[in-house]
Amino acid sequence: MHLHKYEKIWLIFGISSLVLFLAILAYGAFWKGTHPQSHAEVIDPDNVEAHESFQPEHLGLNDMGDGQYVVNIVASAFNYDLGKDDDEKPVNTIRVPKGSTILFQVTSTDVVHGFNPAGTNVNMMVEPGYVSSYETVFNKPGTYTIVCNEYCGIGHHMMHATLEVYE
Ligand SMILES: [Cu+2]
Repeated sequence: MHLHKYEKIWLIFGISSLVLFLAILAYGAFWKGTHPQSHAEVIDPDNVEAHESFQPEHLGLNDMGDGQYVVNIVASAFNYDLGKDDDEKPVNTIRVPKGSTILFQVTSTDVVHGFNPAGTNVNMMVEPGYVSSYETVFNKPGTYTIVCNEYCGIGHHMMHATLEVYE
């Protein structure tokens, strides 16, 4: 079979690109540990309190000691439930010292919400029926606004909370 010179070049280019991209994918997967979320935790969206983390007394900031924190949040239109303070007022701001490790655990009771402390590498979809979790270290002091970045309805723009990282 005769192949035109340009066709050969094009085939070589195509096949090499394929091999290159597969190699990059393999490098990411086997050496860099990039992988799809595989530890999905399910939850009954109509009864999130059946899950220990989402019982009212465990909502919001939980200090586990040694600079480790767990933040449990129930998202619903159009609010992040971070529990209540000593005066029974809803908490909207959480404060942690610089260098803290925070494990966020978020679930939804109604529709899909987003969870993104703006300016950080935390950006999760929060789906009813699942627990979205992500652990990260906050080394940069500042005030981070946690925003819902999945349109969830008429009050979507009002859905926010605040994370303060202090020195
Ligand atoms: Cu929203």
